[in-house]
Amino acid sequence: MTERIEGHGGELALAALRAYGVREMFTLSGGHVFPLYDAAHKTGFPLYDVRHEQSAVFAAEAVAKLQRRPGLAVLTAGPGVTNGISGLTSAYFNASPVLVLGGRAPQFRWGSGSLQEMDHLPLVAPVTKHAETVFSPDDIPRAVTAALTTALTPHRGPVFLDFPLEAVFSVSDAELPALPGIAPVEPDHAEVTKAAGLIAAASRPVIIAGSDVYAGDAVDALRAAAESLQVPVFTNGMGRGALPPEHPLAFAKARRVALRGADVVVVIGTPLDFRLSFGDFGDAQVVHVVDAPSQRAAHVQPAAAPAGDLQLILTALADHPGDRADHTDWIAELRTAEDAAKARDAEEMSAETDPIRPARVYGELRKVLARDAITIGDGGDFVSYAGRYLEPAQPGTWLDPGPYGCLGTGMGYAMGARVSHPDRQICVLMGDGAAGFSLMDVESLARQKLPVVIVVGNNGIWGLEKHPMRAMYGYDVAADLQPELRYDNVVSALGGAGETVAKAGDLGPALRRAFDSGVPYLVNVLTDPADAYPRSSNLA
Ligand SMILES: Cc1ncc(C[n+]2csc(CCOP(=O)(O)OP(=O)(O)O)c2C)c(N)n1
Ligand SMILES: [Mg+2]
Repeated sequence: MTERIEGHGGELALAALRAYGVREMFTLSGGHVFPLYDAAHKTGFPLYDVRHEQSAVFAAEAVAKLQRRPGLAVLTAGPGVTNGISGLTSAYFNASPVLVLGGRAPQFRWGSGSLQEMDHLPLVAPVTKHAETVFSPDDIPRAVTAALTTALTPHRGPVFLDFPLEAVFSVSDAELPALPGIAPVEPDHAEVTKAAGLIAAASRPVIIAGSDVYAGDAVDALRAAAESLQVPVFTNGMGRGALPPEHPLAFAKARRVALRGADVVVVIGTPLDFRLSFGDFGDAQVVHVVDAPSQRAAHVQPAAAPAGDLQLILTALADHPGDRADHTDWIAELRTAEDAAKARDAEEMSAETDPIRPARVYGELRKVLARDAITIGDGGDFVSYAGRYLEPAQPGTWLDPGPYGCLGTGMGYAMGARVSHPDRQICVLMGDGAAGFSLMDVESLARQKLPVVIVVGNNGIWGLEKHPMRAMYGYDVAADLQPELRYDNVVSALGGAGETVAKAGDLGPALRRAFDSGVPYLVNVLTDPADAYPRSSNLA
């Protein structure tokens, strides 16, 4: 059933956005997009504003990632849109259903040199699933609905629309299209059966599950498949927490042992990229399970590569009728390695060193974080340690920047997380270098009463670059920051609060004060600059 609506372009857009379940916009002001604000203001639609457009897009991406629904950023023409491009690109790499609506100089005098007159499409087209200029207000509801459908269709990703000034300011009436509904992509059954047979016959299989498992709401199906076939599960990205850490098939630390010993590696809902040694697991056969045929790797030839709805595929794996090899010894071997690594980690997490080492920060943090706390990583080595020492206990509680590896997601992701989960702990783990990209947006958080805790691992350097450069050249340049800088004072000046911690014993009380404060609160932890995250490759 369709409905006719009347209003200016902003009202027509908002009606279509609401109908599709968009519940808020993130933005930074610009006259080109005033009608969108007018529509929001008149109808009580939540609007959050930021101090740099990248934060608006990152906030929209956090909403999309955490809630599996579209996130919306509204950016003004020209520089507003160009400042959002790293956010769009991150969303593209992460398959996040983000819609960016851009203002645009007037079409009727295009070419005459209007303020901020530039064609955004060639810039955003390579990092979006769809990019379009909507020239007429009565076409806006159709374009918005179609763009959101594209964003939400696996393989998901960001979309972009811009509205020339006269299109968004003028009044028209238009049909509000019915929601199309997104049918699950039916997987190729022969390929699914082949994959199931390989896993069932394997002696030492391993599953690695990534972000699309969470995005595709296939966490329960993953657990069913793992339990039915008795396969150890490792995770990355938004896949983290898919199995609770205490689950007998949940593993995190024994990855190296697992990948060295595995005869079949099943990678689900994540690309065979640098994080997974480009899909090269020695002699092991690879099964790559993806949510759309476009995601099949071109650089490796997996033994099986089922593509389609992940719930359907994983449920079919769980229901595999044939025999399966016994994996009890394999699981026990990995459990021994996992337990040994956990014991080593536990020692590091309680070590009393001066200066503080990052492991201890996470040891203290684990004592104050609730199971449903959202943790966000933005930085280099400090965040690698977070990945190692924090154990997300539930799916949808861990946000990292993903394979694009863009520093600066911190405050935007924090805003999107706070809006998504008003009652949970939100904790940003930030390098001191990373802090420079988005800390000004603490002002946006403080002003709009969006409290979050920020823990800075302050080593006074771009650690993930300084250590490798020294290893490679014997010297380093462009890798130093001011030591012991008071990032907590920055946050206090912007309307939040904070403190600096130099002694390991002071960490616990400081973190508790931070979570109790009810304002953006930065715990500035002075950490050891000599500490380098151990990496097998120097070019991480
Ligand atoms: C936007 C952006 N610029 C540069 C880089 C390259 N880079 C990756 S990690 C890193 C160092 C991060 O330093 P910091 O946040 O202080 O964390 P640390 O490694 O010191 O713990 C840099 C510069 C990047 N990933 N993204
Ligand atoms: Mg640093």
